[in-house]
Amino acid sequence: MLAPACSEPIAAIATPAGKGGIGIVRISGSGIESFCTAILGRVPKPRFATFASFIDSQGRAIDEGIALYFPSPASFTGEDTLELQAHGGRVILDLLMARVLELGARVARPGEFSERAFLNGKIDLLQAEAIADLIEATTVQAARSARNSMQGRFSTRVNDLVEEVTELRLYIEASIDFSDEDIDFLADPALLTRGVQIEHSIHEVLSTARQGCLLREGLSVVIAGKPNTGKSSLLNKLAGREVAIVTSEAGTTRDVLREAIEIDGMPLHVIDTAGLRKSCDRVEEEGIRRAREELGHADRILLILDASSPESDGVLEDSLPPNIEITRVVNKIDLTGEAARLDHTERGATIHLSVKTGDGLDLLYRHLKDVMGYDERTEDVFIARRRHLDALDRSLFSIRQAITRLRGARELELVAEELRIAQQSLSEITGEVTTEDLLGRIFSSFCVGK
Ligand SMILES: Nc1nc2c(ncn2[C@@H]2O[C@H](COP(=O)(O)OP(=O)(O)OP(=O)(O)O)[C@@H](O)[C@H]2O)c(=O)[nH]1
Ligand SMILES: [Mg+2]
Repeated sequence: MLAPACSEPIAAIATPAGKGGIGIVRISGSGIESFCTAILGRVPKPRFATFASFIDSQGRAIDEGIALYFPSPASFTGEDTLELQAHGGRVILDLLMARVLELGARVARPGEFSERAFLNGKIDLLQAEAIADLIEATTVQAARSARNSMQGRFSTRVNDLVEEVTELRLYIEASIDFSDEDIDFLADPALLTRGVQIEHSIHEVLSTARQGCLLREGLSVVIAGKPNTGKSSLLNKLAGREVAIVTSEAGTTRDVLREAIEIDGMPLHVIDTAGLRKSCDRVEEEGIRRAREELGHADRILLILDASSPESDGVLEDSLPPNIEITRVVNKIDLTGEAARLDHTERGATIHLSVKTGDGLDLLYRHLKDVMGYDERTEDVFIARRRHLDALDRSLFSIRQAITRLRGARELELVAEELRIAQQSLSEITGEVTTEDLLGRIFSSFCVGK
């Protein structure tokens, strides 16, 4: 791979703000050798750690440390890159940055190193996004799957899909040219079989990507129910600390309380809300309004019911948003003597448990992991973003359109067109097809220095 002939040198402090044992200034671009000569007095041996003094314009040492020089194209960005590892103090790093800027570099924008790596073909867009996701990962599972994406596992799956779609499309396009002749290409059952296989493969990648997206963003679970059913007790139990006030008085919780937790590395946002009932208390009323607002944004609702209270909760359940999945949790089984259990009905799962004794909580944990598509074999999971899910969804739609036409054995040109759209949607994921606006949005959310 050849790096671009001339690219303006950029520089950034790549380590976090504040004090640290080591602080790194990173420079990338063309003509980095002249930076080496000016600051280090020599060009360090490529890819070797070189101990050196970092010299200012007056010939005074700013600091001493390790210099690492990666000439183009064998560097992260594909350009010449120099890393100066100094002591991690603000003043030292600011002086080093000033020196580098004085020599002609400009301050890098957030994510600009990764953007250059992408533009120089060192990594694709998926891998670039995975770098940011690895840095942002809050759980071990998220970090592992970000690494999988960064190493290209997701990209390989997407590239394979693109290849399969392209192959089918080329075959169909070629047959359009022969359609005057007496051959009925569309009647070939192998074409339909191929289409259905591709649909299946996209579907498979989509469901892994959905799980990867949940790992990145976390599942948002809202705890709702009548007052005093044990919602805040459940939040405290899941969080492992006393986040919310628990009392035997109905209407204790008014504010919306959020806790980020993880179950075996799967991130969850658990949200406790005010008990739902008719109230004349203005503060409680506002709490209930906020509770309903949260319910509208949930990925899943945990509807808490009281095993010891015989009243029906049907009316309450009917008032919940219809498009959001509900898990019913029948709490306080210690008062009724029921056994902990998980029932699956056509309305979804119902778990009978006691937050107080902890009986049945394991069922809830397992259920939540199932809902998130928890897979013990993390080596296959890759991190994904909504942008990828959207592109996969669109390609799945197009491939299904193509299959319908193939089934009807008509309009060869339209089948080819649907396949072209599917191919384009898939290519957006790895950044083969992209817009400047999209790149701007992606890279601007990166850290400076990455
Ligand atoms: N016996 C028994 N009591 C429980 C259980 N879970 C919660 N409680 C009790 O039920 C009462 C209400 O608990 P909370 O967690 O405050 O209930 P809530 O649903 O948050 O109530 P509001 O905030 O008022 O809507 C408290 O006295 C808890 O100790 C349980 O599993 N068994
Ligand atoms: Mg409460």
